[in-house]
Order: sequence, then C-alpha cells, then structure tokens
Amino acid sequence: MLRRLARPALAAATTACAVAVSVTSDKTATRTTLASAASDKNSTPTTLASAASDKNSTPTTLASAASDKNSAPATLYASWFCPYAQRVWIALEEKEIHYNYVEINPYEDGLLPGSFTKKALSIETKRRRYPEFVAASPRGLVPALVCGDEAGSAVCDSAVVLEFLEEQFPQSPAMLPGSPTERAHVRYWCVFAQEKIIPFYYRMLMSRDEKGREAAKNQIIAGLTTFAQACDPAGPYFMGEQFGTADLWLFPWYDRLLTVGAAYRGFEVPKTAEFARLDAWYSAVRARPAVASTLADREKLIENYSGYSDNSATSDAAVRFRGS
Ligand SMILES: N[C@@H](CCC(=O)N[C@@H](CS)C(=O)NCC(=O)O)C(=O)O
Repeated sequence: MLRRLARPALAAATTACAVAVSVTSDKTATRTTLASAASDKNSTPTTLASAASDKNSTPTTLASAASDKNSAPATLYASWFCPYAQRVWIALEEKEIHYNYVEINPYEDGLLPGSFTKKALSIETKRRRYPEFVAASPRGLVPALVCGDEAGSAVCDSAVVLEFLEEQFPQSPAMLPGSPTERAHVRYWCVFAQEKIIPFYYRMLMSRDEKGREAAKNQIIAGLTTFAQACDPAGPYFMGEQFGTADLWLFPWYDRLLTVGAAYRGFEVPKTAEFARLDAWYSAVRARPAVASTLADREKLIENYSGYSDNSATSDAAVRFRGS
C-alpha cells in the first residue's frame, strides 16, 4: 500500500532518493537504526556506534555505503530477523539504491535479557516507540519504505514495495524480466510460494503434535518440489542466469527452513533431483554479495524463532498461519 505522509519533517528528508551511482563495500559505513529505541521509549534514532553493540545489529549493508551525497536516501524500516523485510532489503542492495536501514522490533522483549518473543506489541505501543515507522506502515508490520517524491510517500508490504521499486527505479538493475509473459510467470510462482510453501513453515514450527508437524513438512516438500520443477533447468536462478524477484521472494524462507526448521523440527531436504536443483539455486543466491549482506547470525536466528516453536507467538503471521 502507498500512503502520503502528513509529516513534513520526514517528507522533507526524503524528497530525492536516488539510485547510488557507485556502490563501495566500505565496511565502516554508517547505518541508522532504531534498535535501541525498543528498550528506551525516549530515545531518538541511533547510529552504528550503538548498533554495533546491539544484540540485534546486522551486517553493514553495501548500498548504504554508496556515497551519492547529493540525494536523500530512502528509509527502510525492517527487522533483522524478518524474512519479508529481507526480500526488500535484498532488492535495495541488488538495485544499488541509496538507503538508510532503521531497525524496528515489533515484538515484546523476552523475560531473559537478550531473549526474543513473537508477541506482537500493540499498535499504540508501536506508534509510541516508532512514530515514523507506523506513519509509514499503519498496521505496524515491517517492511516499510519511505522514498519521497515531492510530497513524500511511504510504501509498505514486501510485495507492494518490490513492485514499487521496479517502477520507481527503472534505471536500476531490474528484478523482473523484460517481457510481460515472463513477468507473469514470475508473479505466478511468487504467489505459489506465498500460498503453498511459506504458511507451512510457520505451521510446522507452531504445530503442537507430531501429526501436525509432519503434515506441514509434507506440504513444504511438495510445494518446493513443484517450485523446483518450474525453475529454469540450467539455472542457477529461477529464471536462469538472471537473478530476480522469484529468487529473493522465496530465499528467506528456504534459508530459515535449513536453519530454524532443522533446529526445531529436524527439517531435512529429500535427496531428489528437484532438491539438488534447489540446492544449487540456494548456494548461488546465498553467495551473491547483496544477499550475503542481509544474512543474520545462524544461532541468533534460531533463537529468535523460539516463540513460534513453543507456539506462544501472537504475531500477525502466527494468527494467519497457525493450524489446528
Ligand atoms: N504481508 C506482510 C507481512 C509482514 C510481516 O508479517 N512482518 C512481521 C515481521 S517478520 C511483522 O512486522 N510482525 C509484527 C506483528 O506481527 O505485529 C509483508 O509481506 O510485508
């Protein structure tokens, strides 16, 4: 969804986001983050200095290191663990768009220091902690992107933001193929992954009994097998040599299946030709610098999903995907 922002200060700061002319891999580049705001209601956005010591801080991005000093960067509101946000994060990196990353924690903190929950904060609490974020994402879900035209605008929901980026930055590397037929093909398989694979990842984690977990696992395997059959046979990417939307769309969940799914539910990929194809796809996607720069620490990611594995989650995803 696209919203006009009523907030003049934010609009003024984002009137001219641009595609970075050159991307450097300056590891000391700064990255705005609100991570510490989660535990300090009075705090203002912090910089890399505090993010570096934050348990949730993620690797420095490539695109944020780009130095087009004449244009205001876009603002990405994301959570380091969020697969939906990771889609947009990867696209921003691939498209070399100049942006600042702002960390949002939409969930309650855990009881132990540094521990996580998947219990959604109320929208009032989110608005109090992260007013600019909720102005950009009225339901308080990450990701959201602010990338202003003259009036200033905010876009949220990963699917919508990805489409927006293609239209807003036509001169940047395209994530969708050139022909309408190919674009329709990609969109079809994105919807397929969204409906036939992704929900079952959450259901596998949240199911209370072995029967429910096995049923969800079988759905995942069946969905992934069908997806693999739709991949370009030569690869390595879904559409062949060209990395794009179908790849960044599914990758965050495939990565979590192999880490989080394996840790909590013993998820393993079968030894089939289809999974050999997906294995090659996964390695190629993971190795891309733009993707690698968005990867979270494996152990921390596993720990972060405990709220799904013990079925205590009250997140939007938990409510949508919890099975019987
Ligand atoms: N359909 C949304 C889903 C986004 C979403 O569920 N994000 C999660 C984090 S992974 C979130 O913000 N949860 C907050 C909540 O459940 O209150 C999209 O594609 O962007």
